[in-house]
Amino acid sequence: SDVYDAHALQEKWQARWRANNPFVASEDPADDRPRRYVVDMFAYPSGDLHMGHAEAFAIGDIIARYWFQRGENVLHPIGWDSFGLPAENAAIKNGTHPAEWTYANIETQAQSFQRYGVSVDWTRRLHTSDPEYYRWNQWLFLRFFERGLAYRKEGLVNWCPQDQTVLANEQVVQGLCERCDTPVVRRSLNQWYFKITEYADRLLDDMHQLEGGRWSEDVLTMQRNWIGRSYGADVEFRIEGRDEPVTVYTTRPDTLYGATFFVVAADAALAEELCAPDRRDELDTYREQVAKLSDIERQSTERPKTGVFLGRYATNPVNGERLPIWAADYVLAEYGHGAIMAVPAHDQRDLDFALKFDLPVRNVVDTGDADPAETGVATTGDGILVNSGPLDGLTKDDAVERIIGILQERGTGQGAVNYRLRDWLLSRQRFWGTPIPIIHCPDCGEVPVPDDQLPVRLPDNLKGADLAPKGVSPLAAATDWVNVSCPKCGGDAKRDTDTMDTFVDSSWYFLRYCSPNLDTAPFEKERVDRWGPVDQYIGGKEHATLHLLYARFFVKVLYDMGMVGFTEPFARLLNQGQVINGGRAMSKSLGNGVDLGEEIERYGVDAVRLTMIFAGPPEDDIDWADVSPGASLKFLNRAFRVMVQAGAATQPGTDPSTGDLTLRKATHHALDQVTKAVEAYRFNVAVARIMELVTAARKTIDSGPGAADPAVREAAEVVAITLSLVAPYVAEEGWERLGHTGSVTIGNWRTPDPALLVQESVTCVVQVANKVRDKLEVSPDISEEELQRRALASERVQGFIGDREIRKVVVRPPKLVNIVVG
Ligand code: ANZ
Ligand code: ZN
Repeated sequence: SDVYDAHALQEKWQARWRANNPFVASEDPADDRPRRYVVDMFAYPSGDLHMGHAEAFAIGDIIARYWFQRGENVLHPIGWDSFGLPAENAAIKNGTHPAEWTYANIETQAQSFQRYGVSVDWTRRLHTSDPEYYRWNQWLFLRFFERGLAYRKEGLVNWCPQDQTVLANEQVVQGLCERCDTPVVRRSLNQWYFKITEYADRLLDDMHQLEGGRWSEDVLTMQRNWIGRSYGADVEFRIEGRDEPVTVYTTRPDTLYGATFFVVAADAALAEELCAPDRRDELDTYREQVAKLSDIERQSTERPKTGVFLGRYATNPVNGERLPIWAADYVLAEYGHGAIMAVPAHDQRDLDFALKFDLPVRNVVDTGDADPAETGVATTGDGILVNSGPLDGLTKDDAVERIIGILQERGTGQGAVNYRLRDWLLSRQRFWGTPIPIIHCPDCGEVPVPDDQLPVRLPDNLKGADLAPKGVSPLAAATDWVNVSCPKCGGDAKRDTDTMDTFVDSSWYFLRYCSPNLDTAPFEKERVDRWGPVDQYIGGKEHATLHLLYARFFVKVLYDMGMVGFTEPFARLLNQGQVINGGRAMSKSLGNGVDLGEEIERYGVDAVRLTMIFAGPPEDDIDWADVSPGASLKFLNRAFRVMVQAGAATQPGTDPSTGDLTLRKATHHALDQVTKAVEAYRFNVAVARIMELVTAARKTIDSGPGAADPAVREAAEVVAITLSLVAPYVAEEGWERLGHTGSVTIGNWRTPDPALLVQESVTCVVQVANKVRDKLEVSPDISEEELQRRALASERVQGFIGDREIRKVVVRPPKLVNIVVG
């Protein structure tokens, strides 16, 4: 039929792709085509695909298909991030095993991805919940453990009372659990950590590889702030009645003479230790209050300051002053050394505290601003030191240097670097994740499960209520599984019952895609080094300080282990915008969700994809209320008719050189512009140019030359080739109707003919005294000198100049010359 039937075409071409596998990457080392590696952040299998997936994968698919079109060897894999809480919660509700829900959803999504026509290599499909995959999480964990990069410690952790599990700092958003929005509380637990802090400097310094537009500035800034490197000093304060001094970290050692009190984190062990007996009750009550607050709340400048005087004193190492010691919540136990010197004149938090508790304020930097004690506003700018003994008269920077020198000489301090980044808390008290491959033996301690006993599989006899959150891992109840003999001494021992944060799974999956079925190692180095790093990664910005930071950390560790030959996983990152509706994010409570399946039913895959892409640049949000899939469908109909008519009228290989010149130029111009737009990731612009080309071809068909004109075929073929990036089904069918065999996507891109790109001439106006006096037809790339010469040579122009003097000639090639006369 010559009528565009989106659904019939989808069925037909899906079956073809399944049979012919045009998108399989070649691992042949002798294949010398350029290699390209493009990865979409993998899907989480909750329910079916949604509009967000549709957008991200449409974008990734354009990039992959463009590379396929250029005849390159493209690796475009797909997989599922299939461990995690939603599966477990569904299993509890339905009385089933999480695997049931997970693999059923994966199957649904896989079919939807196939229908959506993404150009992926299905032979490399992976699921992180397969033992064949998570076995390598365990193997990698053990290598990290051997290097001291995985360790267990007792400490205050973020606890979600709803999900009954700990969370990494990165999973606490504004004090709430990232998954369920429950306020997170602090608990002291013995947990596993990855030592990401050891890589803080490299995570910052290697960012130069990602700058210059390769990653968005936003994401880089978020990572920089998250790592939060600052420079300052560690200063030791003696405590009356205590042998050991207490160290504080400060970014402003220059203000040391302005310290008027001393604060320890209320929840730190130090607060308890330093507390005078008569203050203990007050401190205990206060600590209970503090335990309920998140770090964000504690540091909020809005909340009135609270604290308890501990009845003890510290001594300022430079002037011997006695500073009262307070416990307060605005100082965090886990940052710096969990204690500070308070300088109220120059730190707003300290000033708020001083004003509330009537503590002295002493100015030590004259910034020219009004007295903080009067205004309630701390002065934080540059200035000249005052009231500071040997620092008086120095600038801030000089004072910092001088005071660090003095402290070092006296052995009471030194310059220091500090980071906001904490180690990555890795254990979870939940079931549906990778078991931590450690056995706890009363005699041998933490004993690694030997490599040849991996994977430590999840028991499959737990389901439904067995998995309900209890505060300890559900695995603890599986006694057959837990009780083992120690691999070292053979004595009675127990398996670790926590599972790994699922962000471990996503920290290296892009390496596994290179050798997805390997059963002797997580991946093959040679292959990873051939493909890696990922040339183009596509995903949401919400992962800026989670997945994207963790994956960078993993690759650096693997590099140090000699397992990969590069230090950054993703050479380029594109963060797609969100699909919203009516100006708001789609949500159940607003009832403004748009169902992808329904949109596809109505308009077909190609029209939905085209609509997504045409809506704007990929980074921008798409408001589904403002777009028109109906108009996209109409356009696809027009494009299809052009391809069908050209196909019926002429044969492939028809020499276009005798064709209609105007259309030929339009074709080559469109090809040139689409190529540039795709390379600049302006996919919406590319679509606009394809639309113009379809209109131009229609005009030629409907006017004189008709469909048999060879230029029409040339235009229709370029329509099929370029449209294949966005609307692959109609493009495949069009290509076939044009008489070609094989997938249009593979190796058909064309280079525009430069001769057809030159615009013949443009009209240049020549003004004399700001009035248009002549028009010249000139070449669009005419030089300034040549244009001036031709303008002055014009007889008409000369007539208007007459015998007046030429004061100035303004030349703006190719369109304007203005002659100023006296
Ligand atoms: C004295 C001082 C004077 C400070 C001044 C600032 C300004 P960043 O830049 O974020 O690293 N601080 C240190 N440890 C802390 C903790 N555990 N909890 C809360 N605050 C802490 O911040 C470093 C500054 O934050 C340090 O410098 C310290 O206050 C405070 F005019 O020391 B400052
Ligand atoms: Zn043992």
